[in-house]
Amino acid sequence: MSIATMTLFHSPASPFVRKVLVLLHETGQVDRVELKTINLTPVNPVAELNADNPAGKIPALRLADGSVLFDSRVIVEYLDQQHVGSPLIPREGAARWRRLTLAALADAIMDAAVLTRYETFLRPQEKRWDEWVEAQQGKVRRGLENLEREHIAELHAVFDVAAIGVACGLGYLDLRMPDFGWRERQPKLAAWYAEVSQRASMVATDPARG
Ligand SMILES: N[C@@H](CCC(=O)N[C@@H](CS)C(=O)NCC(=O)O)C(=O)O
Repeated sequence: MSIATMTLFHSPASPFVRKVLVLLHETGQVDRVELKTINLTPVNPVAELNADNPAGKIPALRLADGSVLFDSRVIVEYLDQQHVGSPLIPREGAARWRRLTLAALADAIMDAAVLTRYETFLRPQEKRWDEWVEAQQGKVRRGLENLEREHIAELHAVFDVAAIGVACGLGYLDLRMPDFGWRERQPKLAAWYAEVSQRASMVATDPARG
């Protein structure tokens, strides 16, 4: 019998959804959430999702009482307060702001990569704007350079909200921008990612598994 009391609007390719799923695995809460798979793009919205999240974006999490949480940052914070293990978001102090800022950098990389995908895949060819794509990819490049230069030790320290975000962002680059070549430019990040990709939570949520 299912013990799921929450519903997650989901797509296996979304790095933002994957963050939530990885956190669910890492905190032993996977069985509490039923997945509702949604096929959407910004120009192909889903009415049921729009009713719950006016932004029409995933992830969105419907709770047992019918209320809905979004976006991924709010959902991971909520879920991190629903288990008894070590928190994956420090509750207070300097560590909290440092890890949340690193998680925000991971989100920024994902945002720029998702927008690149929309521009290069969704937008009709004759309307594509190369400079805009280049600018988004510049954000990804600068983010990865910053991680390589300043954050490798912090990433190795603990697989928490920040590390989960970075890992899901890198997974999305491999999925949607396989020729981006980030491993050659960021070898320390690549070594860290090779290690964390082996975690059960990452394997179970690998979008390449379908
Ligand atoms: N800031 C949001 C970003 C979520 C997001 O961009 N999700 C994409 C899928 S990866 C989406 O729903 N896109 C549909 C749209 O933009 O209309 C979060 O952290 O949840």
